[in-house]
Amino acid sequence: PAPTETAPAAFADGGLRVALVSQLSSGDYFQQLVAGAEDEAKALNIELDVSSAGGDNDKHALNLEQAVAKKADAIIVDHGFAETIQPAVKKAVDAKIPVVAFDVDPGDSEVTTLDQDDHEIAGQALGALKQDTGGTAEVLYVYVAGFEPLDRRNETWTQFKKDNPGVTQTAQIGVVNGSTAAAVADQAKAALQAHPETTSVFAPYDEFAKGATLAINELGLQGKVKVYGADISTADIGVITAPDSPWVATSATDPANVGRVAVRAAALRIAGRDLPKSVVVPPTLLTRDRLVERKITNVQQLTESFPELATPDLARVPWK
Ligand code: SR1
Repeated sequence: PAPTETAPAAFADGGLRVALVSQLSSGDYFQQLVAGAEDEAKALNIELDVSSAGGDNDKHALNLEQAVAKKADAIIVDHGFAETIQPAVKKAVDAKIPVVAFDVDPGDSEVTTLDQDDHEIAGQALGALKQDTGGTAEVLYVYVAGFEPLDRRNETWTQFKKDNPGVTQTAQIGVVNGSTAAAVADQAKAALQAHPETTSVFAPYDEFAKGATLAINELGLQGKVKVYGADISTADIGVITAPDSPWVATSATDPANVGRVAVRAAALRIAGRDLPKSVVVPPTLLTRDRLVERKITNVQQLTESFPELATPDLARVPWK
């Protein structure tokens, strides 16, 4: 949509600084998130100061403290854990710095929260699993507790098992570190060997799904075990659409779009404009069949083919 206002002076003049303080950086999801945030910051004449803690919670808290000390005009904090970020978030709020928290509980009602619809992400992937299996499945589950999006997806999985007595969990694995996919692949291999009855893997994070896919391929189980995941990237599309890939469905947003929404939300907060307390980005179910049918090989083609992955009306900035 065309702009309906001229930019406020602070944006037109330049010099606004927004800190994007991430806990995680490795993996496709986080690279796309930052790329989208950088694009939107440029479009809004904002300088984006990106820091990543590489999974180190103390460093995450420290980076957040530094953004407060440097008097950023707004802070976007993502992932990590409530207990490590909340003290510094409180300092930012006390210093009247607007904060947007993505995928982490800020513990303060002054903060704008941004999330993907995680219950829907899990619901869509599990809906595909149910449709493919007729509701009878032996499922290897990949999960790490403590990350807000994974905890919400876990709530849906817990309810799904109650609602579908034909679905049994054979084992639970999971790790998040600098090489999540490789670590999950090792765990998945062992779990699949220990539980040969497994027919499906529920792996609601693309690094988990990539790891599970690798394990299934290495064990030659492609015809028998299918993967239901979350997230999407160009690399993921390559894995999903590869011949005989067991990764048959993923529920995803476009992470670059989420990065853009985060920066727009920060811009609106800087300008003192109205913004819902909670901004939620809806996901889209992407099945292997649909990706292959539409000959999609990268995220650019994906976003053209699934225009609902763009959400320009979420945190719309009227001067952009
Ligand atoms: C470790 S948390 C990983 C998740 O964060 C984002 O919500 C992505 O969707 C990813 O699955």
